[in-house]
Amino acid sequence: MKDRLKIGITCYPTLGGSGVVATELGKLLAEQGHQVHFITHSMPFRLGKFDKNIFYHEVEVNDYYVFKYPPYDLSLASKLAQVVQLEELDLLHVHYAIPHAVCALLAKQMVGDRVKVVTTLHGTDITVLAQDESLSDLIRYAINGSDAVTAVSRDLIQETRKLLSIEKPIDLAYNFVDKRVYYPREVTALRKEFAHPDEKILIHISNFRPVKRVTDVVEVFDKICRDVPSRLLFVGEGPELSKVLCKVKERGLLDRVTFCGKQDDVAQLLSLSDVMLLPSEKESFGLVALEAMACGVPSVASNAGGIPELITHGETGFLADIGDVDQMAYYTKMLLTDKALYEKVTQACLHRARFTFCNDVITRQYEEIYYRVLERP
Ligand code: GMT
Repeated sequence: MKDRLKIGITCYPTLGGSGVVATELGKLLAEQGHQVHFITHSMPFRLGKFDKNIFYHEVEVNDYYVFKYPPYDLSLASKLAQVVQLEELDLLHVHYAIPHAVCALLAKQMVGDRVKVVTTLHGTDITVLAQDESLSDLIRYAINGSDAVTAVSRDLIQETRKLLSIEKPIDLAYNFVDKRVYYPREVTALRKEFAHPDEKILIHISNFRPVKRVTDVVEVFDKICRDVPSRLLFVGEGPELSKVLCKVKERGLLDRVTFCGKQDDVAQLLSLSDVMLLPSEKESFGLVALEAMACGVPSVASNAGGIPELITHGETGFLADIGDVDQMAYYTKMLLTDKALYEKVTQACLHRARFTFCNDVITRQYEEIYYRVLERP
């Protein structure tokens, strides 16, 4: 049997897919007997129940009045170094290059190189931040200095190479879902609260950032509900929310749309939906489409970034060009009205989520990377 490891995990604990993936991975590693230490500014929101192998170390930031910007990055680096020494960690697995990978490298230097650093790139840390000249050299430094780097799709690996001229090998480790949490739930009673039996339900879940093109969701829905009796659920919050609300009102759709706000147990909401809409401008993976897939709900999405690695057009969902709301509406209507097609796509979704992107497969992949960098074959 392989050694049980002591692993420090840093992520953005309160928002986004990267925090979800990091937290879920930590929980699964703890189940495998590894000791997992979350080192973050607040408790990761998906941490859930007590586990004897999971520890949480809060990063406290000094906000002395001379600081215009409280130095979170330095406090994190210092905390990482402290926890590595105190808990004798074998490695730090940091999610999102900025600032986490840089802080981990600093911590590594502080403790005299006795810890390994694994960095996972999630998307916007490259596709948005690496385009910023004030950060690009630092991101390249963080990637080159890490003992291993992983990315959540082939597309993100290519983007990283292209934008930062990186030659170092980058491991592919796709996002995953815990099949014990994401499966088609029995939600007959809950569904009645959102729609009449003859109506279909569309869903969109995101952080409502411009990159998600949430107003396209309204455009698509507007086209669909003219022909197919349907409802739309919006889950999440973010800067574009008021713009989306305005568009919903402008199109006279308010009585057919529910804004659910941020929700923790999305598996239930997904299970009562028929189709997920994900028209993003950029998406390195699209975790939410995988969560939908695992609940048996196909997505109609944009053909952007890593999405085609998750969704095979015509098999496990449908893809259209970014901004092509007519094509997205066409595919959605097809799914909602052709029972045989819907059943075939749903079954393919369940199979793909369970066998290709399942927790066991991806957790094992990360463990192999850890043993490799620690030279413990
Ligand atoms: O989607 C976001 O904007 C949040 C962001 C994050 O860092 O949490 O998501 C990125 O990481 C997710 C988990 O790996 C991926 O599934 C998302 O596709 C990716 N978002 C983008 O690339 C825009």
